[in-house]
Amino acid sequence: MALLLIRQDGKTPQWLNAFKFQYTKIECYNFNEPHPKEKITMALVWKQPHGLLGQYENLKCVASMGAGVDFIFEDPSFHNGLLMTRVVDPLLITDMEEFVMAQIYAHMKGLYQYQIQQSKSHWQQNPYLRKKDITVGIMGMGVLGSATAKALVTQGFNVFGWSNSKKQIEGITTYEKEDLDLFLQQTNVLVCLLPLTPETNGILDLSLFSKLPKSAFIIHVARGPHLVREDLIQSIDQGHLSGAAIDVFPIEPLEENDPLWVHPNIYITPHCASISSPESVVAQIIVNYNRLMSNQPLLNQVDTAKGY
Ligand code: NDP
Ligand code: OXD
Repeated sequence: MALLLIRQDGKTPQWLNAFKFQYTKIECYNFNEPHPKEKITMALVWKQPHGLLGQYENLKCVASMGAGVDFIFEDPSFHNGLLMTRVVDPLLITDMEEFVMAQIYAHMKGLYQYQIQQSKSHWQQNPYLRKKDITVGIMGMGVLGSATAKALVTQGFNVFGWSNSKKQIEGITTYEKEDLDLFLQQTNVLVCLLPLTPETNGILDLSLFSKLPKSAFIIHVARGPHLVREDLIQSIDQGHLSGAAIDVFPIEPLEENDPLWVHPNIYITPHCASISSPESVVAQIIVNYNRLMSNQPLLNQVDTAKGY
């Protein structure tokens, strides 16, 4: 019985170290080093090469190293006979709350425009927004969306939430799926925290943007394919949207010559809104590994029928 780590962005040593630090007796292997394939019962993955999971005949569970699981569903070697888990972690939650809040304050105070002015040594005071001018609408009121919404309410923001099923959260006006237009009409800072599924792919498009009030601002921290980038650029260039902070892209890293980098009203960050902390997450992986070995229900298990 052993655990396999599969990721290709150079961060595997940090994750292996986190396991060592927890003094666990679990055998852990890096997928691109020699390992006993027949012993692997759990795979801890981040953007695994498609097809690889099919090589492990005793694999029982695939655990995402993040909150999102879209990249597991997209892999044809994942099948319904396997269990799937994802990360639900207090650090991941507070990091996301802080990132979204930082972007909202930067937008309100026009901080990105001052950076552009500084690059031209240009001294000019600009008008700015106050909390009373802002209505934040959060698409996706799950673990991250609802925590971010609550944190914003605590800071005195007016917050709306939209999700598949209606939520009851004190201080927040919530809408269910069919009320999307009503939600959008009242939102001038739109935060996307949806999971990527066939239903949400391409949801941030021209038609959606056109339902937002003029000068609305987008904060996209979910997954690249939610956004139709040409539609975003068109909505900004035509003066309907005031700008967008984008953290996630269909291909990461964003290519060096991508025009998004130089658009004056698009603010790029490198998928850093909330980064899974190996130290924090590994503890829950160990718990789940032990639960798997003793046939107990897993924590943070994904409903594979639901798709997120
Ligand atoms: P959850 O699964 O907890 O929440 C998903 C929410 O989206 C739920 O409220 C769900 O509704 C809603 N939803 C799903 N499908 C639809 C739909 N078709 N229409 C309307 N609402 C829908 O996910 P998390 O909050 O944990 O994470 C959200 C996403 O954030 C992740 O999938 C990941 O892509 C992204 N992420 C990005 C990070 C970054 O650094 N940029 C870091 C971590 C996560 P309901 O509640 O009714 O089921
Ligand atoms: C995640 C992410 O899904 O980092 O956790 O995007």
